Amino acid sequence: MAEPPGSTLRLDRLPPVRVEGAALRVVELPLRSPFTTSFGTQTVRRAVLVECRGDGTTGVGECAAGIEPAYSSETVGTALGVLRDHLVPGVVGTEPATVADLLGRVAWVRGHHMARAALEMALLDLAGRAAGISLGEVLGATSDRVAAGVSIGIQPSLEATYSLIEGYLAQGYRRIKLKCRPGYDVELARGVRAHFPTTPVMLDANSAYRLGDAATLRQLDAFDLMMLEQPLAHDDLVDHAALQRELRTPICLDESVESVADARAAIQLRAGRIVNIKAGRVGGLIPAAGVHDACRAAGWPVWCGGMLETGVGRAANVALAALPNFTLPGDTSASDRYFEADILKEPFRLQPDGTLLVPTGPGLGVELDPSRVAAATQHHEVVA
Ligand code: SMG
Ligand code: MG
Repeated sequence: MAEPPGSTLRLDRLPPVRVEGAALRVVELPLRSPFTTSFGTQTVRRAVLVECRGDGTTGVGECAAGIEPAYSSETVGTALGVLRDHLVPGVVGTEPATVADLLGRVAWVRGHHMARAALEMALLDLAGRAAGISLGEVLGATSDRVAAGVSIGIQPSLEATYSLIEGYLAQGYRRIKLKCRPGYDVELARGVRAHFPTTPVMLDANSAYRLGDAATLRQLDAFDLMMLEQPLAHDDLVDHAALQRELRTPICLDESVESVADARAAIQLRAGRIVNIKAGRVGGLIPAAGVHDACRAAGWPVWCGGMLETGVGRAANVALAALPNFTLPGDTSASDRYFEADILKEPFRLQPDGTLLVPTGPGLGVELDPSRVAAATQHHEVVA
């Protein structure tokens, strides 16, 4: 039998770096339209940015956590506190060290994956900039562009949903994800399929159902959906496995996979057939590559999720999505899907072929626009 494919990571290409100082920033950008899921409505993206200074440059990382502990237990507030009190002080120092060594110094911190991932992103950006190597090269990217899907929130009417889908398809998006919840599911899928018979469509429930809803969810099998994302509880695998046995539609796990260990358990239990990988949820880009590798070895396709990131987090998502087993379009939409003005000098644009280009410059490969950052900043503190 052929060896399972191994890790794509090339961390050895990054030189040791010295983190001379660090700061935390909270930015807030209004969303162009409210985003409603089964757990609530968001009108802004508020995000913690970690800034690590050293070797004549600055690395930046974006934290995926949102304002409320609804999608996950982490929030902007918890991330700020853990980064300030525990994570950042662990990596600031006088001697150069590799990114792996720096992260090893804070490996004792349990949980707080999104906070840790933001620090990891800043360190990878810093070391990549210092070495002139792109994040994609370090992660093992094998494509120069990634297929873009779009995630559409719960709308006031089915007609409103259809017209949004038409607009995004006209722009070139390659897959449509629709948020659903009990009572806004089977008719949604039926109506969308009738209007868009061949469009790649999927639903995302954000944990709104229980196993007892299996009979309702089984009706979705009639509509040739690409997948049903996270139907059951955020911390469940066993019931997802039972539900998958009853559904023809593939289940995609999101909230339930917070680590490589979770991914391995999901695969062993057959709790689904696909994983949505978000670096923040699993504690960083390095563990995200590990989830990718575990899924690849098991024959499970993956795709890159989104947390309404600014261009900073988007750059990291797009680099991650360029790994070889990211074979499905991700929630990696262009900047103008979310914001009037991103905080980058050059926003991410949808290409005519329905892709985003993977940045090739050093580190994240994007430049912040200082005036936009200043205008979006609500809070800034020097930590070390
Ligand atoms: O970034 O395009 C995006 C949003 C994608 O639907 C999206 N994310 O469960 O996958 C998900 C949700 C989580 C964020 S809800 C604010
Ligand atoms: Mg999801």
